[in-house]
Amino acid sequence: MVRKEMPVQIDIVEGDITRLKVNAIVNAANNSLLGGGGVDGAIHRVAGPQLLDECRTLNGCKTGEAKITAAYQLPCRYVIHTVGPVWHGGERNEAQLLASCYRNVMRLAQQHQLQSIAFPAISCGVYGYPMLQAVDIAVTEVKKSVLHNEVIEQIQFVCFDQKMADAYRLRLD
Ligand code: AR6
Repeated sequence: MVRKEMPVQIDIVEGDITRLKVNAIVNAANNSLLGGGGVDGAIHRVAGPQLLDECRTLNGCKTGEAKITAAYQLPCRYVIHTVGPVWHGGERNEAQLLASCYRNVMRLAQQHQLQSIAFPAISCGVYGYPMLQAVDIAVTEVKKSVLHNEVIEQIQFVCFDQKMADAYRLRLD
């Protein structure tokens, strides 16, 4: 099915993803799904220990895949955990794996009939993915996915700093 109605709103937001009252925020997690630093640490801190309890039942997550949980003390409804690739120079399937993160998150969003979703810049922190290349993949995959999604209304790309936000602006203009 191809989307016919109103276009999806795509926004660039500077700030902390844990504050957003969207249907789902995306977590840039690791294979264990048991927490870590960066955005993962922030999400677990705000969600509280019940999130970790639920994550323990999921048996981890492969790189490029995604799993959904409740959001507990966070203001959003769900957290979609995905595991981006570690950047090794670009010859280890990094681009395909990062694209697969965005596609699998959007697939879960469709399955759960989500209207709004907020993404951090997956793999762009500790995992070292080059910013402009990651932004290009994020925007390309999300725009492709929304064409086949009748429910989604708003996508937010959440940036922790201005440099990241500028990279999205450049790509979306
Ligand atoms: N809100 C929005 N963006 C954030 C926030 C926040 N609260 N905190 C950080 N960022 P990273 P990765 C940005 O390192 O590279 C964890 O330990 C950050 O500036 O969180 O995918 C996991 O457990 C950067 O642009 O994720 C994994 O082990 C982006 O989010 C590993 O890090 C992603 O940075 C995953 O590494």
